[in-house]
Amino acid sequence: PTENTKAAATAPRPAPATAGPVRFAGDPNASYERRLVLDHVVAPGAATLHQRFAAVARAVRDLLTERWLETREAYNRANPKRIYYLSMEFLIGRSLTNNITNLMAEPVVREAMEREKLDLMELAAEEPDAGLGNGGLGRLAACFLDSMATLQLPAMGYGLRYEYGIFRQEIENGTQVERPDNWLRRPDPWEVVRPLRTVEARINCSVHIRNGAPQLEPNQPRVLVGVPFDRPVVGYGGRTVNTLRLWGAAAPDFFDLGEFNHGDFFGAVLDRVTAENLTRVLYPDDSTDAGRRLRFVQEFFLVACSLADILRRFREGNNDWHTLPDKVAIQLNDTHPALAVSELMRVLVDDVKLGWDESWDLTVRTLAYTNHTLLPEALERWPVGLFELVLPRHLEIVFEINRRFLDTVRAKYPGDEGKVARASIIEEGATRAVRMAHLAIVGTHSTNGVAAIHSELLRTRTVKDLADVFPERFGNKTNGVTPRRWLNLCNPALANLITDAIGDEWVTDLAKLRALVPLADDPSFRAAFRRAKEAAKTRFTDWLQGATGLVVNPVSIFDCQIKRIHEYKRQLLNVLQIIVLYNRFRADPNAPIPPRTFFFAGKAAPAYTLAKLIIKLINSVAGVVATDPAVRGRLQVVFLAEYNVSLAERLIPAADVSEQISTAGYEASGTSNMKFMMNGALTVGTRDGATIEMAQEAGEENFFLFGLTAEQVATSRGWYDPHWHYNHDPETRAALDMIGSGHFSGGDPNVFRPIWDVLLTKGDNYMHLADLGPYVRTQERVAELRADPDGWARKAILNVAHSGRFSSDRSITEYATQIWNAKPCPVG
Ligand code: B1N
Repeated sequence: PTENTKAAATAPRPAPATAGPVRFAGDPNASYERRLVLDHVVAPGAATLHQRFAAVARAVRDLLTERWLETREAYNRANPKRIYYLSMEFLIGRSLTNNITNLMAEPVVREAMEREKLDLMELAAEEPDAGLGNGGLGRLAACFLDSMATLQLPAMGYGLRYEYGIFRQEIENGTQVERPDNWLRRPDPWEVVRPLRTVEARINCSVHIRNGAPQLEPNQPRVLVGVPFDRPVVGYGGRTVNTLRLWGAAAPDFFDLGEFNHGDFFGAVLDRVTAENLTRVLYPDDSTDAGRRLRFVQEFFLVACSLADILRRFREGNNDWHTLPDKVAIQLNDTHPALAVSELMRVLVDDVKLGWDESWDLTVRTLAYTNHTLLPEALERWPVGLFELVLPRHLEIVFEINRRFLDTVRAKYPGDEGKVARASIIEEGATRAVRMAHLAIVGTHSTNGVAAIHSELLRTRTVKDLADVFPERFGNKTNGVTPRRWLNLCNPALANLITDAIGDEWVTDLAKLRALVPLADDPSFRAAFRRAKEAAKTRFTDWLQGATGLVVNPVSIFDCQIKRIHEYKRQLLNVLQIIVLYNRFRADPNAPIPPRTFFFAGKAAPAYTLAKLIIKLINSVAGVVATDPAVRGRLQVVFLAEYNVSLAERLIPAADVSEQISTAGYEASGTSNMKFMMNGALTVGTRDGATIEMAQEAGEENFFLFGLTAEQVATSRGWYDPHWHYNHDPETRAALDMIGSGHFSGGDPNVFRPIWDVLLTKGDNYMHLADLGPYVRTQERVAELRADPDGWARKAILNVAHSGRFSSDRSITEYATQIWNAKPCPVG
């Protein structure tokens, strides 16, 4: 066989969807009754909706338990190379319907539900979203777990069991208010605590919380205790059930209540409360490094607990430390777990007592790093002083790593001390800091970005000096999303249409969607496609009305921008465009412009004042537009509160237009862009992140690309002046003047003054005004296409047909073959 066919033969392949479900032990119906009665001690007739949900979920877990055990045993028997995905975030969402479909247990469950007179959708809505992440980075980790299990890879996820996930967003008077997300208030039916697998992590300071602020006292060696909570990760078809292991923090006395008998009872209990604070809450900052000290300890806790667990498992099946990189691949999801470099070195050097060079070789070959952002404010830098306080031994190790690394740099670039300073792991300056991205690149064998343009900019701009030293370490792995949750599960109308047309293999082999290409020219398929979109829109509007009371025009274009609120994502560009459109409607009430509903959703980091003001502006514009009879039924703006995985699953299938309008060069990849494409929305977007590759796949003629390229953004920085656009484009000026004059703030010009300043006075860093004209003209083309429903459907079908590359199965296959060198380990 040639090299190519050899690679293909070892590439992970999912079990075909057509292979059907595995056989399960037990009767879910009997299990449901038992769970209801035994777990909740209620008579079946008296159970609450939530108790019924919990019992159904436990019955489904009972159904998968045998496969879960068999998966573990199969891995122990075969002793394959294992994959570990370390991430501070896993944005899981709900699990019940996902697990049922992935188990292919729907017929069994449906039958049982009918007998019990239960409504699955009603019960499923009882499950709280597991919101253990901020946005794309956390959701990517969840999609990757789904793909690894579906591809039958011997993989495991490691994260933290935050008691409070990402805050719940409420909107009061147009303003975001944060409320705690107490998602574990009631027992979670999916998690299994593993007290026997408890591990320890040592830090050199005590941690006390005073008035909500962590106080670190130096030179007080402390033991942190990590308790594993496991969650099943069901691969499609139910053959493989992998594990997501989340660490909860406990005090050392967790299982040794005897300690209470001697010593200070009261103090011991208080200590325990302090220790448990460590995994209390997720930091709600997306794409910023808030630099808070407890976060540093959280990151170390994840790394130390996970490595201890991984190495224990490695030692159970292997007696030679030198085989570590042949048996273990650890992927670091951004730099958040980059302390794995120094922690693995510490274990190998101090505990195993290998030499430095041997330890270093094993460390680098075991670890790999994924970068998710180029934003300078998001690149983690921890002060040397904090390292010294919490992890003095780690700091010594980092310094020694850096000393040896800088020797290499000097050898390669003699006399170039500028290069040495730029490449160094240590940033010299007012406060010396450890550059975690540099540590991750130096300490791993692979660094990848998450879309082609992003990987290129990372290599040639952001960390150019390191790429010069290690060119062979740099690569790209374009992101993907799981088609199970993001098409099969969330959009039954479209999923069924596709399966009727081309069979169901697309569920595990999304490239098969290409078979839809010829159907884009088939009038009856186009009509059916339009009906599927209408059905998805109706499903959404029904939910919207029931949940919020809002009524929207169902035949209007559903135009969606749903993502974290951030200046670089440019929700403000969308708002400006909406104001321009609003003014056109008002100037000419009979203008032949198709009706549109603009949906926004997304959270702002609690301390990001401008992002919160953007939310207020969106809501204020929505209010003004809603009360203006001139645009009734033709223009509506809706801000949906509490954006989360479940809301995305509802809205994306109903979308006609997907807004992906970040300043070129700033969005590393984006992943909702892919979900919209799969669900038949048309994309209005800039040449940024994975959107570029999506347009390449679909053909630019089926896309609505506009605006400056990353190159143009970079080269025009020096002379760009937003005032030019304000002075030369009357529509731009009118829109800005309305914001600045108080038109959307009851006549008060001060409310949105900071937005005016950002867009004009302070130089418009994200170049909104440069892109506004081209954006408005692109939206006009979208509106024109709406007059041709067949032409619209054709483009939408071609988008779905060419979305196959953006399955996370493809991403994970690339990671497995090109970074991990790991193979599937099918479970008998
Ligand atoms: O990661 C996603 C990408 O699709 C997005 O483009 C990217 O913005 C996102 C610090 C981050 N990058 N960095 C973060 C999250 C939390 C945090 O505390 C940074 N998130 C992204 C998946 O690749």
